Amino acid sequence: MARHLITSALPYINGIKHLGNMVGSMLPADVYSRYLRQRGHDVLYICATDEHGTPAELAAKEQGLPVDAFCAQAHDAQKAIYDGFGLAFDHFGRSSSPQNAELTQHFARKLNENGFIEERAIRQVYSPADGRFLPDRYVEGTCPHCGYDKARGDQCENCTRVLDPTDLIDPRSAISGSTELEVRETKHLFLLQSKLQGEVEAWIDEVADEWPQLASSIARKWLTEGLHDRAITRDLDWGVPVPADTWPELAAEGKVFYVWFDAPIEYIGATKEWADQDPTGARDWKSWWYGPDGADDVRYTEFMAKDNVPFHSVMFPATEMGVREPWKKVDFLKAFNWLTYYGGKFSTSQKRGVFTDQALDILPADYWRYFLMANAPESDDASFTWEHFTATVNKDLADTLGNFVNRVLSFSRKRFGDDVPAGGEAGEAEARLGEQIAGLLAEYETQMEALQFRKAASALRALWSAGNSYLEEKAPWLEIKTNPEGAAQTLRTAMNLIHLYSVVSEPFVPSSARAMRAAFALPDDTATWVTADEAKSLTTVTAGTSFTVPPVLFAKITDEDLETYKERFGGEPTA
Ligand code: B3M
Ligand code: ZN
Repeated sequence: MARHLITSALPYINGIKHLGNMVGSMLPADVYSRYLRQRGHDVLYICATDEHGTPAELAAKEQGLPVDAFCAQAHDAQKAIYDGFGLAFDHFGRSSSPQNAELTQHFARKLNENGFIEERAIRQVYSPADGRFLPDRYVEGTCPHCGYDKARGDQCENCTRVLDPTDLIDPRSAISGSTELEVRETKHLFLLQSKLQGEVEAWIDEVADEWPQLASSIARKWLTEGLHDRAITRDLDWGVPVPADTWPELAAEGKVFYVWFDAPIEYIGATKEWADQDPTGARDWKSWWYGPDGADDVRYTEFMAKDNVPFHSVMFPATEMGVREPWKKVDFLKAFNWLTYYGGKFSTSQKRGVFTDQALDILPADYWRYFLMANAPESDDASFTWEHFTATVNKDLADTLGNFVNRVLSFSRKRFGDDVPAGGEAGEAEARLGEQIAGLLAEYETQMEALQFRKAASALRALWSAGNSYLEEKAPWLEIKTNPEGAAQTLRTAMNLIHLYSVVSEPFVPSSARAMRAAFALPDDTATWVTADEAKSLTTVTAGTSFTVPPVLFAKITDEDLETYKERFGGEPTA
């Protein structure tokens, strides 16, 4: 048993996330956490809403709400959706928490003491029309690298390059649209990342070889380009205030930390929120993050889409190193490419694609969870189409898994009653099946441990298919006419497969797995993984165990449904 700390990139507070956000961060983290918990590990899965910065201020403004009220409401709305998706966080926090403010200020003070922070006067975009500085997303314009004309001041959504508002061509205010912008001088804190370049490089050489190539190559590219000193404060109303004990002048001017400075610290902040919430005081947040050698016995895995990799692989570790305290750094960074909508961009700002709230309105979470993970954009971008979604749900979930469960249980009930029938001895077909199942289970475990979700999903699908092939081979509906004992034995074996599926499918389709499991009157042992021997012998569910036939697990998506979805969401990207 090991201790696993798991975090997924913190979803911005500014709006409901789409399926592309879900598959690139929270969902795989949940699948992995569930798997590890079932294997008996001590798992802590932490996430939170990322609430500071210009995205929050702009979204609140659009809704005519004070930013704190907006964030509180938006946090609850996101949390409800994630509950609907079955995301089993140990804690889903808020980066605007006092815990995070305290830790962020602590980090900044320590970095300052260690000579990694410097006050610098810089030239910033100022809008006389708005009467304020325009940091980050408050400026929009054309990307100097790729020419995208809706690039934001902090990052170009199109080419993912990190930008400074003064880099933009034809800049305009995101508040008023004013193009009469000036550049004025103002003081900010800079994190001297350049001084930490060597240390980060040495650390990357130590850890990143194990990471997916997507993650390690982005980290190395950033280091090759050189770590630049970065402004870590902003002129905003909403954020973690610069502590007055250390920087009285900047604090008096109302400067706050930049959202990308406090957001990763919230992984720690949220862990402290989790501990503070426990009335018994038994939760030791520090043991997950801090120790003589940085919580050495904890394995820390992060999940995120590729645009977040620079911040997690290079910048946050640099911050942690500069603090000169033994904070836990990421051990394994799982990064994802993009999920596209018919080959085009899912876009929050342009409301294109399928959003997580809409998805749950249409179908239960398990349909989405399975489809998304089976097609996760791991080695390359992957495309969502309604046609592909429909075909996958109908074939894998309805025909292969759901139908197997229903066919076996209802047939057995009809012929042998409400208890698992005994039948005769297992024969050669069962021996072959057992070998096959044990082999596929081992393959599934290997892929899960390697965080290869597509491959894990295909191993799971192969496990489901093996049951169908066995059933076709033994054909108990024919066998029963000549050899009722044999048919009973076939059905008992098939019911053992259902039980095995209910355990091993849990990470991907947790509520359906629970329904399958609940068909049998057995003590609740879903958390206990299947051993290789159990997979081989398929005798866990014994004769005489009573069972019920659950309602249809997965309904097929009809041609009419498909047409309706395409009409509602658009069947192809609008350029
Ligand atoms: N909120 C960006 C994003 O959602 C950002 C992640 C923060 S992780 C510390 O893509
Ligand atoms: Zn660009």
